[in-house]
Amino acid sequence: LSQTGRIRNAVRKGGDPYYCVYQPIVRLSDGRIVGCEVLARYEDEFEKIYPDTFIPIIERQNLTWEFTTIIMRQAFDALKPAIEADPNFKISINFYPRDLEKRFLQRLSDSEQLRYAAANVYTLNCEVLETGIGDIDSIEDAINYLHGQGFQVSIDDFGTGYSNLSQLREINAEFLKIDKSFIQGLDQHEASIRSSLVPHIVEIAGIIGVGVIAEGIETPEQVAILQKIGVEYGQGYFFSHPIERDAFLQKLFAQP
Ligand code: G
Ligand code: G
Ligand code: NA
Ligand code: MN
Repeated sequence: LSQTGRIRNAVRKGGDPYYCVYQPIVRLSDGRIVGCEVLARYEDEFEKIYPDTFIPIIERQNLTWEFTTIIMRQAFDALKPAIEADPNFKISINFYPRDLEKRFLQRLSDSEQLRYAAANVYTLNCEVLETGIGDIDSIEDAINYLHGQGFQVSIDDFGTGYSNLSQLREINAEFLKIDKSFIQGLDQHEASIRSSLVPHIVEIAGIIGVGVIAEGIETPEQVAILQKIGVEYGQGYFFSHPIERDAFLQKLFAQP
């Protein structure tokens, strides 16, 4: 079977070669893990396939909702201990823009796992690509629906898309995730901060009343700068790569 065929069949059959890795999301002031982003991986008997390959193929095959459901189910099962220990623990799932269509969202409440998640208010944080927002007819309706189910919403890869500011206000998301390309330009030199868009994004976020998560943090200098600018949360290789369930839970429960 071709690679595309294996990627498709695995979704149709309910998942096996797909698994999740978890990247901690931390509070910058003390490094405490407050949640994680769930990232999908694929490995079958032949090879590992990376998301940059399988994510677009799944979209072309119109299997996005089936795939997102597989990932959510795996992540909720794996992270039950984290939610039980801390009801505010945030599980951040990447949604395809198309997942926000009404016909899909309504299925959220049909699924046992998802009802379990919804019962734990604020545990599911749906990441919606900024570049996807423009493609959705009624983004406000979709987000209202998610809020009604008890979910939070983050705008992912913020700064790379073209959402306008008034739309951003109406969307009423809980978090902007600043794209890693903006963080990577930050170093200890004042000039990198002066020319950076990050302080301005943070200011706009403050005006709109939305929280900020910085992605792609790789150095302690970046942590210090982001704290100074007023960014509350972050993730990136400096804290941890995306890791498998056992390693993630070990890290989480090793915290004082
Ligand atoms: O996981 P990185 O580790 O390589 O992810 C690469 C890209 O694939 C990122 O843009 C990420 O958002 C996307 N991605 C990873 N896992 C998922 C997933 O479960 N669903 C969706 N829609 N995108 C994902
Ligand atoms: O598009 P999205 O923001 O969901 O993509 C997350 C991607 O970023 C994943 O591929 C993840 O593995 C990657 N990532 C996570 N932390 C870092 C980091 O510190 N540096 C870089 N370069 N990539 C990161
Ligand atoms: Na994402
Ligand atoms: Mn992200």
